[in-house]
Amino acid sequence: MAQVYVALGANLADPISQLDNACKALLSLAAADSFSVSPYYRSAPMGDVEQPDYVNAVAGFKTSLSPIDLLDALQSIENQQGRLRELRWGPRTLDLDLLLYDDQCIDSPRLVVPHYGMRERSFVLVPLSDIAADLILPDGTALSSLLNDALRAELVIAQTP
Ligand code: ROI
Repeated sequence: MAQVYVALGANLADPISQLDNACKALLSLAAADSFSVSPYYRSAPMGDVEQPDYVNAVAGFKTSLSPIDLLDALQSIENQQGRLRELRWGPRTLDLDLLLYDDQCIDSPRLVVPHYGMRERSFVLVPLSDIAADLILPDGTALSSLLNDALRAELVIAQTP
């Protein structure tokens, strides 16, 4: 079993319901009693494209799926929820990013783990630390050392689990 963390993000078509539905689907990938999810946070869109605010969260669970099988499962959940994404940095109904897969570093054409943007993104670091405060990244960095009050201030809680 691998311990994995997945970032959830949505800013179209009732984002809170999108995240609720995604959590139900993720639960079906998780080993019994291993699933946890952070509060949902509202965050301003990162990037230059004008678009609605996002709702973001992070889920953690144990799974027997390999990294690529997990990626396939995440993409199929995105597609089942009618993922819309016309622009590279544009709005989306649901984004599921594999952040961490145990301590593995993966650099393949389809999958890069740890996720490339996670160290800078408040909407990943804050919810991740809600469910895994003591986490150490594969390169030895403590998650807590990447967090600060300015990053926390970028987010507002939209819903608690
Ligand atoms: N901005 C926020 N706040 N949350 C996201 O999940 C998110 N996802 C993206 C881009 C467009 C980079 N901006 C985001 O893909």
